[in-house]
This record gives sequence, structure tokens and C-alpha cells, in this order.
Amino acid sequence: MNRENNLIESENISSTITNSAEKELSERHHLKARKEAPAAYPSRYDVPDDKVDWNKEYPEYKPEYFVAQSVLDNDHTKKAGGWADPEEIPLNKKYISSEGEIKLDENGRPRNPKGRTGIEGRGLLGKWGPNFAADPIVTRINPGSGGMEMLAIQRKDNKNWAIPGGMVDSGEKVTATLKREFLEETGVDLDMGDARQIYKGYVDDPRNTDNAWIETVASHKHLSTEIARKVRPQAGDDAQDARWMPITKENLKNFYASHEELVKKALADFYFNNTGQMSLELKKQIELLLE
Ligand code: RP5
Repeated sequence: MNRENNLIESENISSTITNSAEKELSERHHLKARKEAPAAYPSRYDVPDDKVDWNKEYPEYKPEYFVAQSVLDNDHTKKAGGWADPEEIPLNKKYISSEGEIKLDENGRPRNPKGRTGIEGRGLLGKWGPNFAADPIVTRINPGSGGMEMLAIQRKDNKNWAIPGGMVDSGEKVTATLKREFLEETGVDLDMGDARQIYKGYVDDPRNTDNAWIETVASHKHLSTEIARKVRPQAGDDAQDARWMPITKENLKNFYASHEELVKKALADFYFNNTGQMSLELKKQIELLLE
């Protein structure tokens, strides 16, 4: 095969990979938000696949209303430094969302743009409508194995492995959240200003409800061997463990919320932009992870 054919072939593989990561992210949306929930939540009302869409008739749909006490206790109109909205909904509020226009239900509450979840109210989420998060995906090539690794944390609340992400504080810039959360959870102080944004939008978090959900900005930064050598992760804040983790199908499968799909999106973007510089082994590894 000549050089030109080689290039065309690698561009085809890259675009197939990018498209399949994109497809997986949108198909997997809204599965955990219907089938899983934190222990404090009441059982979710059953929402079959064909009844997710708000436009589909579902007259028997009677989800329980739930708002956690920690949310009520953090009403920012009653408590200085509180991180939650008041329980009363402001009438005709316009919600800013990455998912476009947010429709309101008959009580003036924002409706989850991905459809029914089986629970009304805010659950454990502080804000009505979108709750904004940021997810820093930091990778390296393991100098010994040559395999791709990411800096992952184990969450204290549910023991799931995850990207060291977190919620955007009021008035905070997303790049600042990416850096702050990464530092708080892994102990590593990293400039995220040059990270590549690989996703912005809804995430399939088990805390999501019909009226409150998480939207994230996920950014990827790949560290050179030299920089990565100086990085010594140490769990902090909401993390009980932090480490360089090999990116394998097995490890990704058990990741929290939409994190498997976010990491795959970062890999697809990395593959697309670095095909020329990658070893054959690394290319194979990424292709296998994304197939
Ligand atoms: C996930 O929840 C987001 O992708 C982000 O990683 C995380 C933010 O929530 P906390 O880690 O602050 O609980 O859906």
C-alpha cells in the first residue's frame, strides 16, 4: 500500500472510531438515570424504552417526588454559602443548557431533556434543571508496558472508579473547575488551560431526575513521559483512592455515570489527532478499546 492509501485508510479508521464513540455516548444516555439511583432515593417508577420521550403518552406515570435533606439544608437564600436552589420554583425561569431549550412541566419545573427518569424533584442535586460539572481526563503512556493509562479516582460515595470531576462552583470558569477538582481529588496541580474539550452536554448520572440533571464539560490532556513521571497521585476530598489506571475494556466498563463513554471520546480524539506519531501497538490498543 502506498503512502497516500495508508493515509486514507487511517483517516477512515479515525472517523469510524469517532462516529462510534459519538453514537455510543448518545445511545447510552439516560440508562443509569432510569435504572440506577443512590441508596437515599425512592424506587424509580418504571420507564420502558418507548416511554422515555415526554411526547409519548404515559397516563399511568406517577413518579415519587424526592429532594434530599442535604439539598434543603443548603438553600442559598437561607444559608450563607449554600449550594442549592430554594425549593420554590421561580415562575417562567429560562434555563441555560447545553441541550438547547428546556421545556417546563405543568408545575413550572424544568423537564429533563432526555426524557422521563422515574423520579420527580431534585434528589441529591442542588439546582433545578442543569447542574454543571467538569471532567478532567488526564492520560499518559506507561513507560514500562507502552499502554495508555489515565489518572482515575475511586469515589467515596459509591466506590465506583471515575474521572476526577466535580461540580462547577457558582461564578467559576470551567477551566478553573477542571484544575481545582483535579487537584482536590488527586493531589496533582496541573494546568488544564491547554486541555482539549472533547464533550459538552448531558451525562447519564444515577442522581438525575425528571427536574434536575448533570451536564458536563469534559477535557482531555495527554502528558509526556517526562511530565507524567513527576505526577504522584494522592487521594483527597471525595476520593478514597487515586492512581494511574490502565485503560482496558474491563476497567472502563465499571466506570461511574457516563465516564466510560467520555474516556472513549478522549481516546478517539487522541487517535484522530496523533495517528502519525503513534506506535503500531498503541494504535491497535486504542482501536480495540473503541471497537
Ligand atoms: C458526573 O458527576 C460528572 O461527570 C462528574 O464527574 C460528577 C460530578 O459530581 P460529584 O463528583 O461532584 O459528585 O456525572
